[in-house]
Amino acid sequence: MSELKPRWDIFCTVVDNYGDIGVTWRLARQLVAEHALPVRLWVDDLRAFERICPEIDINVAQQFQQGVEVRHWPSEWLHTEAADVVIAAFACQLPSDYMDAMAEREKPPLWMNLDYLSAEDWVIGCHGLPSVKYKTVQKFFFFPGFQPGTGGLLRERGLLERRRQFQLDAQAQRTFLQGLGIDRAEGAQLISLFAYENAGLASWLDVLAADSQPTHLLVPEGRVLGDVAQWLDVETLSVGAIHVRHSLTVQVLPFVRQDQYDHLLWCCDFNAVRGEDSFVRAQWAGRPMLWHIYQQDEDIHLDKLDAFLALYTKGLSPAAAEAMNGLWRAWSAGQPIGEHWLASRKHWPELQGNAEKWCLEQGLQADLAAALVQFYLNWI
Ligand code: TRH
Repeated sequence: MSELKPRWDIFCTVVDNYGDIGVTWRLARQLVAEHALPVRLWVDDLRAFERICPEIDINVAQQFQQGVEVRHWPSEWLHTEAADVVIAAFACQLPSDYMDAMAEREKPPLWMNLDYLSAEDWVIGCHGLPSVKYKTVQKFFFFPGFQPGTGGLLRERGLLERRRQFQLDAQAQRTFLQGLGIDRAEGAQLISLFAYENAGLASWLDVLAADSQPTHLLVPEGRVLGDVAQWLDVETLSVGAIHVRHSLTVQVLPFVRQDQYDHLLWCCDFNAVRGEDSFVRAQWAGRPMLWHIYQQDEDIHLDKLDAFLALYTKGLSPAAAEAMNGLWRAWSAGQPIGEHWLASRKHWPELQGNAEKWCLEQGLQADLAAALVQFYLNWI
């Protein structure tokens, strides 16, 4: 790697689940693959990392994965030279020794906080603003987002073309699904379900089971499985389990590597996703979707949900927009969604068209990795 290339350090603390590592791992890979930058990714929880990237060796302090130098962020920090660009993901607190190392540099690094994704308007005004200062080192806010004036979304080069080709290739999809042990029944709609615990799930499964059209529901192992098991009236559900209730086939999938998960989303007619990273990836799939937003104190997540819905449903007819709003709000509130699902089904072609249109519109924005690199270039 050329000495002239700025070195990047990305810091990730895994708060819970997989979104923190999911976002930073994608970003680190993209900076290496598309911008040929030397990147170190500091992660405090390699076990969470291993779930989305099984090659991770959880026992080593330093390893290279797909060109990224992965460092275990130790509880006892060892003195390390600071990089030229430092990203604290999701406001994580950097080791104090590292902060001193930043300040000791002749030219202080560009220090950024990569924030959580939100569609709220205030994000545009705050993106790129200076935040706190540590000695000589200024921190900046970097906000991902959906609108011009934000940092955009993570999107690898050629992603939408690859997705489109894959969706046009029925054999490639069959082979991929078979690799996961999925044999899609003739005429069945394929739905993926990645969600937190949700009391509203039973009402949806009731409606799917009673539907005249068959549904094949794919559930990666995780937090929602308890609700699925309860509805099926089985004690436990493990990977590979398949249960049929009238028109509904439920299949439990293993948690797959991140790239495979993307392909799974591309195969499905409808994707229920959650958090932040799977939410974005479902948008790139260009198919109708349902978002289980991550709950925050004082229900501030509801403002985020409404802000996104306002943008996403903008081009829909009032009836289709109402159906979508109803479905998404009820789902994130853990309320029954059966009736909302049926209402949404009445507008299916319109919702499909909107999903693709939204994806293409978002694809016109600069992607988040390119925007970060540009921010750095403007800063120097
Ligand atoms: O796991 P999440 O709920 O993550 C987060 C965290 O809770 C985080 O603290 C919070 O800040 C954030 O949500 C809003 O959902 P998310 O963001 O979708 O991350 C899941 C990651 O797991 C994503 O990168 C996709 C990946 N994944 C796989 O790689 N394989 C799989 O089989 C599945 C289901 C997901």
